[in-house]
Amino acid sequence: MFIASVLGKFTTSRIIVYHCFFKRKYSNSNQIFINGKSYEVDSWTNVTPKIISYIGKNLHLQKSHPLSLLRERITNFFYFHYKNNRGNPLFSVYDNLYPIVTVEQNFDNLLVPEDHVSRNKSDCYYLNSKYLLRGHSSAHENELIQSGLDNFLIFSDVYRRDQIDSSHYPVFHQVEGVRLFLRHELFSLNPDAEGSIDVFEKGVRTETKQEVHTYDAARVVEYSLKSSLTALVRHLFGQNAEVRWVDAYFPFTHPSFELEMKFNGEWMELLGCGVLEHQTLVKAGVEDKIGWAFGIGLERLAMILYNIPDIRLFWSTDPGFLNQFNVSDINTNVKYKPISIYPPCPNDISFWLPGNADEFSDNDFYDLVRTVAGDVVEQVNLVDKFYHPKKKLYSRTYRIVYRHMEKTLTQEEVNKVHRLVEEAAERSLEVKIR
Ligand code: FA5
Ligand code: MG
Repeated sequence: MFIASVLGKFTTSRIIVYHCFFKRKYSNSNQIFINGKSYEVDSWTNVTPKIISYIGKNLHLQKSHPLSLLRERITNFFYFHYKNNRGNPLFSVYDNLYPIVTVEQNFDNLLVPEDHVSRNKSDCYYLNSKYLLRGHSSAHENELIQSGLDNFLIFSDVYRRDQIDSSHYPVFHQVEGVRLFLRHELFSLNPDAEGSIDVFEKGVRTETKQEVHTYDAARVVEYSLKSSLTALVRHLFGQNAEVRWVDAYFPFTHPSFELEMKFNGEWMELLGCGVLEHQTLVKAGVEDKIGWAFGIGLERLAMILYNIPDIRLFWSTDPGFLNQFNVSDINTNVKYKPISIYPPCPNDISFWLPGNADEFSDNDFYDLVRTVAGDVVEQVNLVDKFYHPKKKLYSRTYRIVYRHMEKTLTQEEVNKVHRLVEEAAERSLEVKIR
């Protein structure tokens, strides 16, 4: 989300069209009702009824679901490895925080700049200009730190407008971990330092530390963070797991890193993490601590751990999928066996854009495909784009790969859905099918 680069702007006319599309599907009023609370529809509203229907599904809390097994295994790892001096678990766990958050929670508290791409309508599901479906579990860091917690985990569903393929889905799950240290707690991790580490200084920001932190304190926190996460990955995948650290950027951590793991011969990003920006702690009323945070995609871990080839399978209600995870020991090394593989049906869609190319966002189209066609869509890829100088029009061609998880689709069924996608694109995005 934070590395997303496509800046999709809505023209005024498209806001209205999208807005109407939304209202027509929803209700005739200017309000959206969710769990007894109403939200005023405004020009920021882009959440679809389909997306709202995921609220409360909480796959990570469903008995015997692979995401739930993973939640238990990660929780056990932290309970077992981190204890306070009374022998009780150090980390507390939050797994049912409400997914509708404010712009302040999702961005401002985390120092995300006003003009940062991750705030765009093309990247998030907004209820209106004030509220959105959380785009990451970091949205809850501030409130939990403010309530006095130093060590906690958050398991939650998160919502993002994103590309469509086997490892991206608009609703997925993350586990967030936060650990804060007072000066003496940092020393106790590193007895060799003999009390010589200062945590704070008035210094300069470098690649490895913030201006307020000493070099030594920043390195000890970075070491604590990386060793905890490496231990977790080895706990889940075994000692031979092939991993690597990559430098990264997040507005609320510095330095920041990503951890990647080899999966089917390719490096797959598992998580983002870093040393918390001191200012995020100050915003939560904490001035005397330093700490780390991480955010892991649970589906990514589960796909590698259980050999699950496609992210849509997590939403399957087919007993052929779910029963494979009905194990008495959560540490059982389940390897998912595909029930059978049904053939893919690729169909192309080509259209002229209503205006300039930079006013069109791929995510608008991806979202529309999802809303109209749902889970029979396996992938959508941009395969061609060009400008027609005589017509003065921009063209886009996308290949939509249809594939049902549980049966073979007939060409007739595919054509019907494809036609609906074309109609919806003409109506809501004002494109002209070629
Ligand atoms: C974040 O969401 C940050 N909040 C992570 C973080 C937390 C950084 C605390 C620093 C401190 P990112 O957008 O990279 O970062 O997502 C984190 C992880 O979620 C990714 O590494 C990946 O495992 C997973 N992920 C991201 N997008 C998707 C998606 N569309 N589908 C499935 N998993 C995803
Ligand atoms: Mg990332």
